[in-house]
Formats: sequence, structure tokens, C-alpha cells
Amino acid sequence: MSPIETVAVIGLGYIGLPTAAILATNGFGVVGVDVNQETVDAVNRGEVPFVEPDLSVHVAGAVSQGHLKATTDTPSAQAYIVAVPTPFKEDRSADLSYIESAARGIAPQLQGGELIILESTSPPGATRHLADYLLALRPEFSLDGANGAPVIHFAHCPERVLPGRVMIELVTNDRIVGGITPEAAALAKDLYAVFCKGEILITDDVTAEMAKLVENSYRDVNIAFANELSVISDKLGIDVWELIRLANHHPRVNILNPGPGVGGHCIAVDPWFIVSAAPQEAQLIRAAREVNDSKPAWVVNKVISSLESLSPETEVAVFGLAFKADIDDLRESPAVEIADELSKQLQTYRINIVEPHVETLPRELAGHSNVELVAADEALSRSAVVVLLVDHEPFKQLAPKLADKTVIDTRGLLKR
Ligand code: SAJ
Repeated sequence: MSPIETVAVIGLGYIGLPTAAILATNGFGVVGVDVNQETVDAVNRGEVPFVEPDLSVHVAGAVSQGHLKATTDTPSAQAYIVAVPTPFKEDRSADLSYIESAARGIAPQLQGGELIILESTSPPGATRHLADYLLALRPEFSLDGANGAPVIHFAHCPERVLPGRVMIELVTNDRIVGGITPEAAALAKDLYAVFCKGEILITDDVTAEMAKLVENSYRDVNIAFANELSVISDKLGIDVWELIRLANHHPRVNILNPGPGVGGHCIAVDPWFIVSAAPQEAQLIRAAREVNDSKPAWVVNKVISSLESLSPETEVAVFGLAFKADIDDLRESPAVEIADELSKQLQTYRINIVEPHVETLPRELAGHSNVELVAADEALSRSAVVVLLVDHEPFKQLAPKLADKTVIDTRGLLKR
């Protein structure tokens, strides 16, 4: 049983809003806090400002029952969950300014005894930085009750949910809870145990921070292996999908899927936090990032060379902008990067983009006069070259319509 009844969730994004909703549907009094007034208004209407299966039902239900509301000002609460972005800076170290800004909102509300949980993906030391930053603003409190000062508890509890399966994985995934003190870890564990049916594993704050980064780096390294194989196979004239399918029959081999590059706000970012913390030592992790980051340019070159033998009136169809299948999230998407480069390098060609999950082109592409967002059939009727960048479910039916096209299939959509 958690002694906590009220929770403020700072940051109502892809992680904060689902977490706020699941806490609210489990009986907590939850206030979601966001700097974006439109997000706050949408949540208060019971609406979700992005696509995530089943989230709308939770948010609408929690708001109508009065368990969830949103505001731009941080309220007083017994627990705070900080789920704000931690992007990387020019030098690829983590930008902690959003965490600091959340701390400035929390500081005036503290009365002693609160639990503050950092959920944002963080470089090693970020939870300690949050604690130091807050306690510098409120020096009458302490981490451990030294000299009789009232305690504020700090823990790191990284989220590990997969976009597209968030409402399921919030409940079923095992969870790591890293406390700056054992008391903080125990309090955080009791809070998550209310809705998390997976195992809740206790550790210290820095190990928890690293665990999250390591999980995503593991994935990045393995995708880099697949991407490198796709480039090698192309050079050798081998079908990489057949190669991987065959190799994966070995009982201890499980090669992932090559693609146009690695996107999203996690796998393409988090490994850099490890590289930044240990630049000399993190050689494989850095190399994997470089392999994956170089894949979009390789795809662009493939498309350009496929046009060499075709007429100058040829149009190009680009299928998919999202960073992966069946979501509307375009952040750090290699598909957007490829479409952008194609439109710059192929200025005399029309680029027809098909992305069923968006209604308008993203900022990067909207400014190009040779780019248009169109329906699939229109793109196919206009284009001789088809570039498949995302394995969205509806694209899996395209094969019969591609017989007379030059196809660059970066996801193996026609092979899997
Ligand atoms: N990708 C490939 N080949 C593959 C698998 C993925 O090219 O075989 C690409 C995807 O197309 C996408 C990128 O990698 O561009 C990342 O996709 P993903 O589905 O592997 O992962 P994310 O970024 O959506 O979510 C990851 C998850 N981490 C792990 O699986 C270790 C998720 O559990 C984390 O919660 C999330 O990062 C996060 O927030 O950190």
C-alpha cells in the first residue's frame, strides 16, 4: 500500500500523460503539469494530443471522474513525477534545463516528506543533480534528515514502454527504481506497485540511470549490426532479408531488422549520453551510433542512382515519414531526413509523400516546392520510383501495385 494519495506529473508528453492517466484510473488524485496551454486544455477536455492506442479511453475516463486535471502551474502534491524531455546539446551531452525548470516549479510547493521521481531518460548523475538543484533552492530540507532537517526523497524510475504499446507495457513491464536513499526507493516502489504488475527492482539512482541507457544502446548496437549487413549485402548482391532469415535459424542468433536508420527520441539519443560520460571507453556504442546515423545518406544515394537510367520527368513516391510503423511520431525520423535530402538533391523531380498518420507535412518538408503529401494511389499513379521507408500496416498490401516500379525497399516490406 502506498501512503501517497496525490501526485503531480510534470510534462504531459508521450510518457507523462500515460503515467498520469494510469495513476488517476488507479485512484490517485493526479494533476498533470505542462508548459503548453494547448496540451493542458486538451487534457482537461479529456482529449489526447497525440496518437497512442487506448490512451484516450484512460484520459477521458480519469478526467470525467475528476481524478485527473491539467494545469500550467505546479501544485502541491505528496509525490512529483518529472517526465520532461532530456534532448542532447551540440556536444551531445544531455540538456538538463527542462529538469531544472521542473525543479523550479516544484521548489516553492515543498513542505517536507515529498517523493520526487525523475522518469526522464537521464545521463548518469542527473537524479543527484535534480536533488542538489532543488535542495539549493530549499536549503531547509535534506536528503537524509541530517541535523533534523525534514527529508525530501529522490528516486530515478526510468520508463521503458514502447511507443504504440504504452498502455500495455506500463502495466506489464518490469520496472527499475533507483533511490538516492533506500527510503526513497521503497516509497517509489510502493507507488509504482499500485499499477505495475511486473517485477519492481530496487537499486541506486546512478545504476538505474545507466540501466535505461544501456537497454537502448543494446538495441542500437544490434540494429547497427543489421544495418551494416544491409549495406554489405547490397555491395555483394545478396538479399539481406534472406541472409538474416537463414542466419536466424541458428539457435543462438537473432539479428534485428535493417531499416532506413534509427529514429525516435530514445534509441537515437540515449547512447550518446554514455559516450559523453565515457568518451574513451564507449567505442562500440559510438560506432553503432555512427553506422545507424549514416544509413539515411546511404538510402538517399540509392534513390539518386536508381534515377540515373530513368527519364527526367520521373516522379518519386516516398512511403512513410514516421520513425517506425503504425505511429504518428516523426521525431528524429530517418524517413523525414531522407525525404528532406531527396527534395533538396532532386530539385527538378516531384517527391510525392504518403503518410497516412499525418494531415500536414512537417516543418522540414513543408518549405520545399517539389514536395507534396498525397494519398497512396495518387503517389503510385504518378511515380516510377517508390521508396518504402516505414512498414506501416497498410503499406504491406502494396506489393501487387509495385510490379512496374523501381522500388527501394528499406524495410524489407516486400520480403517479410
Ligand atoms: N528499428 C530498426 N530495426 C529493428 C528495430 C527497430 O531499424 O529491428 C528502428 C525503428 O524503426 C525505429 C528505431 O529503431 O526507427 C527505434 O524503434 P524501437 O521500436 O526499437 O524503439 P523505440 O525508440 O520506439 O522505444 C525504445 C524501446 N527500448 C528498447 O526496446 C530497448 C522502449 O522500450 C523504450 O521505452 C523507449 O525506447 C524509450 O523511451 O527509451
